[in-house]
Amino acid sequence: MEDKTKIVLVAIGILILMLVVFWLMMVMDRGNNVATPVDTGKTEPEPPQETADSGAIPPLIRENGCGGIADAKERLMCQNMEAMGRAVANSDPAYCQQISDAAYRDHCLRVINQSLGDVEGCRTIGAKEWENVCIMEIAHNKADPAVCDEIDYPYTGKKCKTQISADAAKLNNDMAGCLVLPKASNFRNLCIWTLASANGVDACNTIENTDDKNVCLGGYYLGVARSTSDASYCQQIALDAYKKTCIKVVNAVRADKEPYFNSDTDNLDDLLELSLNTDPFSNDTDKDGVDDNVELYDFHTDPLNPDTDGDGRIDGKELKQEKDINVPD
Ligand SMILES: [Ca+2]
Ligand SMILES: [Ca+2]
Ligand SMILES: [Ca+2]
Ligand SMILES: [Ca+2]
Repeated sequence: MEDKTKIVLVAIGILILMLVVFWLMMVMDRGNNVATPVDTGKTEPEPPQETADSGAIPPLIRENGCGGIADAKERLMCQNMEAMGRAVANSDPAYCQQISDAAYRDHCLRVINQSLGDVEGCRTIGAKEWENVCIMEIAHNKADPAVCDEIDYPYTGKKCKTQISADAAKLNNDMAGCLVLPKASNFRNLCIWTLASANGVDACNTIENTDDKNVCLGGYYLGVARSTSDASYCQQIALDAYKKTCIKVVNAVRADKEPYFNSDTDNLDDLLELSLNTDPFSNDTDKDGVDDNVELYDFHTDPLNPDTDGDGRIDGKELKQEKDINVPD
């Protein structure tokens, strides 16, 4: 197949994926349950749950327009989807501005500007959170850490650079490259686990630091236990949180259930917490008075450091005083 044909096929695939995601967001809104932005290193919103009445995927651009739809809400949804469809078909974010719902408009602006690699376009996104994700994705696609400097939140900016370094470490099978990544980002552990799953325990045994080696072995054996549904692999794990999670995961897989749990009360999935080095069994890992998820998604502070900006006052106290805890006083 010629390169040109491949590029066209890939582009069509991406467009279809974007349209399906957008449609799912629309469906979810029927239950007034709009996804809130999350910044987990994953760049997509949490996958929305499909409702029973969602039906088949409607065409985004209707032949007869949306005017004939009697129900006002359905009509608006049709118009919003049509604008999204035209934005994608023309690679033109101007169509996004016709979308009345702020969350869908932001989603439209994000996917179009991300694919265009347009940082200034990302700045037209209303929610800062998604603006940052948009720029982060451009930096990631270009593998250019300089683009990360365009992100306003220092903590997210660091995460952006971490993602690019993690990609390079994985590509080069470079465990040392994984280990220099900051601990409070899921890219570090995912990088370690990826190399362990590709190279087995030998990859973990190259690590000198005992904690890091145990994280590596924990991720490795958890992966093997999950894929073989064999809990005996969990017994090889030294770290308690990994071992407990491993057993839960195997039990879920055996019961034909998705292995996602939130064992504490911080709304973060246990496996995500292992990847973030936060404690799946404590809602406030660094004991600074702010829950892990609130630090990660609301305040963009470090859930592993009680004093993110290093000014001597713990994050919880600063938040109460409504200070900007990303910036030292
Ligand atoms: Ca949790
Ligand atoms: Ca936790
Ligand atoms: Ca905390
Ligand atoms: Ca903290």
